[in-house]
Amino acid sequence: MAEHVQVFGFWESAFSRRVELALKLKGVEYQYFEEDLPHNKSHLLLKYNPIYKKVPVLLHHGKPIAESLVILEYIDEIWKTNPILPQLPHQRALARFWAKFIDDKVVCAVVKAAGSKEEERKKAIEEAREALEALEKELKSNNFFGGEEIGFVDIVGTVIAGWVPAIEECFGFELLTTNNFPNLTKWSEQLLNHAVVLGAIIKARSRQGKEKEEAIAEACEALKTLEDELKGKRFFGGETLGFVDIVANFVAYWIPAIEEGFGFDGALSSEMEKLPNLRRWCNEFVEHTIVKHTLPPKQHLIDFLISQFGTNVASK
Ligand SMILES: N[C@@H](CCC(=O)N[C@@H](CS)C(=O)NCC(=O)O)C(=O)O
Repeated sequence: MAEHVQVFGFWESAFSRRVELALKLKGVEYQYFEEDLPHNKSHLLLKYNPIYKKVPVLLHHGKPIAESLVILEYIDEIWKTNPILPQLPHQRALARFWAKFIDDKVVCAVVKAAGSKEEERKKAIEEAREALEALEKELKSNNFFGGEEIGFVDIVGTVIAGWVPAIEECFGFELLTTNNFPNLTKWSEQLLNHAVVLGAIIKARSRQGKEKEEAIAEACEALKTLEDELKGKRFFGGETLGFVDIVANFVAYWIPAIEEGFGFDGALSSEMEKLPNLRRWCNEFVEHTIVKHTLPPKQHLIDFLISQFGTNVASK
């Protein structure tokens, strides 16, 4: 790799995806290092970003640069093809302004809304709405903030198009609707359907809409198979707990916790209600004197899952 470009990122980070998107738009090849966030940061990440200790970090010929907005500007300065920032200084300044606005106003308010409740949440949602209104006006009926092509503000704005809807779904509030923001919703659709964006950005951390329904249907199918397998048996292993019972602890204990934590609307639990063998087995399994002591406390498990995957549907 002639240019020797390396990116330290994290799969669900809108910030590191920005850097990958910019490099892809420029056609720059890079080596990607996935960080294990939040608790297992590599010594290289800490070495290259000792101040913030965050992704993304771009390494160009061994020299590190941190902070996504700074990295985007650097990328645009080094690789001239497909400019990201406008050519005229005033327009460049405006693009920088709106990019910073997205991080300072939209991202902060949405994160605040996700992490708060009641009055505080209402206030944060209102703040996010006001910020989106300003962006709606700025965008007008243009295809992109960059005009006809994706530019600096669009790259930064992928956090709105790709992440905000997932956050809305997880935390159960509504922000970016076609009625309220026709320009932004049209822009968001176009952006996410752009071939390079599709390759660089994952739309959401949680499965959404049809994809989520399909995943739930698949899980329901699998539960039916287990139901059949249990026919006429006390445990999968027969009269006593066996190998399959031990492995299936996930079904008996983790699935209900996941449903509670991630808002599958109880789809799997209600499916289990229709499966008498499996339901009886789940109850017997979790109440088994030995099993009981091997299971983590329920609320503890839910809190842990939420801290790992970041949804707090359970506490809605
Ligand atoms: N302002 C930074 C934000 C980067 C950021 O928040 N990165 C998160 C991942 S989304 C991170 O590395 N978190 C690790 C931590 O906070 O310890 C940027 O634009 O690059």
